[in-house]
This record gives sequence, C-alpha cells and structure tokens, in this order.
Amino acid sequence: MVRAYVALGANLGDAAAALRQAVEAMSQLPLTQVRQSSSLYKTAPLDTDASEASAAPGDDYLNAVVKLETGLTAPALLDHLQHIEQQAGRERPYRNAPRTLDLDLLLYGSARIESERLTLPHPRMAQRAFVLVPLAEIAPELVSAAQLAAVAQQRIERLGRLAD
Ligand code: PH2
Ligand code: MG
Ligand code: MG
Repeated sequence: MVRAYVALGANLGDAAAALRQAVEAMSQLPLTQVRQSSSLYKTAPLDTDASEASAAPGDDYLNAVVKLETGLTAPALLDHLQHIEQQAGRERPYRNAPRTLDLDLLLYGSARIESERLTLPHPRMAQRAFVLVPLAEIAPELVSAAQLAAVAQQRIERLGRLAD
C-alpha cells in the first residue's frame, strides 16, 4: 500500500457537495482507503489564464486535501481520479477554466515521475496556499514553515469540516 495525497478543488455549482461526493467516490475505489481529510477552505482563484478570450476570473474556490492508502499504481489512480471528475460533469474548455471538480494527485509515496500524463510530486503544489495549507493540516511533516510563509499573501479561509 502506498500513501498518496490528492488535492480537491471546485468553483462551479455546489462545490461543497462536489468535494464531499468526491471523497465518498475515492473511498469506493478498488484497493483504496481514505485515511484523513483536511478541513474545507475557501480560496481566491489563482493563475486563471485571462489571455483566453473566454476566460473569466471565476469565483472563489473550495479546496481540500485528502490522504489515501492505495494499492493502485499511480497511473491507475490517476485514471480513477479523472473518471470521478468526469462523473461530476467536468469540462475542459480552456486551461484553468472554472470547474465542477478538480482532483490533482500531489504525492504518491516518494515517487518521482515525469511522464506526459503525470508529474510527481505535483510541480506547482509549493506555490499554492490552497494546497499547502490543507496539506499541512493533515501532514504537517510534509510542509515547512518557509513554504507556508512563501504563500502567506494568498487568500485562504477555513470554513469548517469537509467530511465527518
Ligand atoms: N485550481 C486551478 C487554478 N486556480 N485556484 C484556487 N484557489 N483553487 C484551485 O483549486 C485552483 C485555482 C487549476 O487546477
Ligand atoms: Mg488543479
Ligand atoms: Mg487537475
């Protein structure tokens, strides 16, 4: 079994319901258990590609991070996460478009992977308060004070429990 961390995000529709349903769906995956989930956070949208004609800045996101134990390989886990995104009605009209559900694999054990589909650890996780703050809540050993300080200007507000 491998310990993996997944970042959840949504900023379209009932985002809280989408994140809760995603945790439930991950708990139903083969060979996989959800060990811990962070609180639910409201966060400012980051890095939206405003150069796209159709790109609006979008609403605030809800974000969270969960810890999984899984016997799936990293590519198989990614396939399942993308399937859960599709079930939630995810469309990809342009990069960083507002989304009903985004599931990003952050870490898969100590794996370092650079393939066309998957880069691990997630290459942008260290720049994002919406990843580091919930990750630090459930895995404080993985996030340094310096990393948190580097993203301290990004708006993030803890709303409460994601799952019980
Ligand atoms: N996801 C993005 C782009 N920007 N901003 C916030 N606050 N939360 C996200 O999950 C997020 C984002 C691309 O996946
Ligand atoms: Mg993402
Ligand atoms: Mg994604």
